[in-house]
Amino acid sequence: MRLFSDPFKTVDRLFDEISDSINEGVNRLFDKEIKIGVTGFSRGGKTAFITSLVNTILNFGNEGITDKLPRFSEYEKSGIYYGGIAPNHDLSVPAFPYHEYYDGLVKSEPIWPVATDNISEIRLEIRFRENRFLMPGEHRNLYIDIWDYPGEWLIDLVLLEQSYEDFSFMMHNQVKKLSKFVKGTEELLSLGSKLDPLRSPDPRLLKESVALYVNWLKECKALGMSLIVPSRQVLPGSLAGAPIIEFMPWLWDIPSDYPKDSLYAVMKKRYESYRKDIVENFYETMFSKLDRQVILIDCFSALKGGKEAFENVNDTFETLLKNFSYGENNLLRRIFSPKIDKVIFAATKADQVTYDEEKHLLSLLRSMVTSASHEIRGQNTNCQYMVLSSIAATKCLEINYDGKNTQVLSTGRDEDKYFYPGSIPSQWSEQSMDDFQKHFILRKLPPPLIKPGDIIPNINMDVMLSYLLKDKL
Ligand SMILES: Nc1nc2c(ncn2[C@@H]2O[C@H](COP(=O)(O)OP(=O)(O)O)[C@@H](O)[C@H]2O)c(=O)[nH]1
Ligand SMILES: [Mg+2]
Repeated sequence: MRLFSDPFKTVDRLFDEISDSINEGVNRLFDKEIKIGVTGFSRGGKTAFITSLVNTILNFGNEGITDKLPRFSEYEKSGIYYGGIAPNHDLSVPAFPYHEYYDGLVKSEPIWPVATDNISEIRLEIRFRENRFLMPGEHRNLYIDIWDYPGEWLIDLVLLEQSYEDFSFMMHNQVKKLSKFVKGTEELLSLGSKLDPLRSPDPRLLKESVALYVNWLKECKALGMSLIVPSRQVLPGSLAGAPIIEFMPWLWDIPSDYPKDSLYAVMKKRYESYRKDIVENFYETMFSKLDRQVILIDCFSALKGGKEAFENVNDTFETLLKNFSYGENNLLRRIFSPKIDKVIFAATKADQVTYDEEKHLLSLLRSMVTSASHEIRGQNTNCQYMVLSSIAATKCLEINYDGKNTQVLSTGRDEDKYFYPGSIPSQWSEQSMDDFQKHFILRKLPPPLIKPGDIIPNINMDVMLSYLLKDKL
């Protein structure tokens, strides 16, 4: 059409235009996209990780960046020259508030990114030059989608496979096991004498009962337990006040038969809606399209818990890993067929130990993961283990102590010149947990002091970038 409506256009120009647009189409065809899931228990460091990863990528193309990424050799090899934030794919999902978090970190009194209470997404764009056999030198884009969500929600994975009766049975055992440690357990159990599973529910009593259960969950959470389900009762996001989260496990004798609108039937129905509409839906959105999975584990807080927390962490971890792993029998694979081809386990907050302790942290991480999951054990090829600090709050220094060179940490603040936190066990066991509790000083560290515009200090973010991106560049 344009040929005839534009008499001045030469055939040559037309030809150029057509070949440009073919090239553009081909380029687009060669643009790559990668979806990265960042997973971990609550407070494990997901938001900090995403903030720091985004920060590093935004610094792509800036002078001096290569010195900061010595082990991300693909950066230079693939000719990366730009990194930026691209518009989100899904306009209905809140955008990850990167700038807010970064601005908080570069204040004179810096603050850690605030705890996440809802889902958010960020899409990043990396520009580089193609150096493979097809069109060398051609400009390419790699898009990276990353999702953040409250770690608490992850625990709901446990429910994917469970009927209301399974869920009730699991929580019944849990309540019994923890009865001596968790405040409010007696009161919760004695509810049974007031509730008639076969009668239609009294709305006020139902509300009060659920509130007791939710309080019990909150007590468990405060004690460092991780099996806090249903998670949205503790952290509802947009579901606050909705009937879909107003239910509890049946902790008493389970009736074999019950009328359709009885209390028992109502609880069961709400549980099932929760499992289907909230849990399944969440995992479908989060996991079905992921290419890579980063699993962040805060070994320090796991070691800090008591004996009950040890078992609880192990139980929950096992269930979670079962679902994350990509063996034949994997539930998620069956339901949502995820295409995850790489899993990276990272022990976070590695800035809390001296450099020479990092190898222990790595071995501890391995032992935690492999003791929890047989499938992972047999699947070493696509699994990476590493230690990481997304936002390093300390620097490791070497001082002369009693005539010996000794590594210590410093926060760079005047009031504490340096400190030695202790040694970390290299195996995950109850004994090592005991030792850790006796001998390790786990401080709550303030964020590092960063000048506005500076890159966020970290440990091993370049290694992470290489694992995540090298085969896509
Ligand atoms: N020392 C240190 N602390 C960290 C690091 N990353 C996270 N934290 C701490 O862990 C807390 C929870 O991190 P966050 O990213 O919000 O965890 P999330 O709940 O998994 O998103 C932060 O507020 C920090 O106190 C790190 O690299 N080093
Ligand atoms: Mg978070």
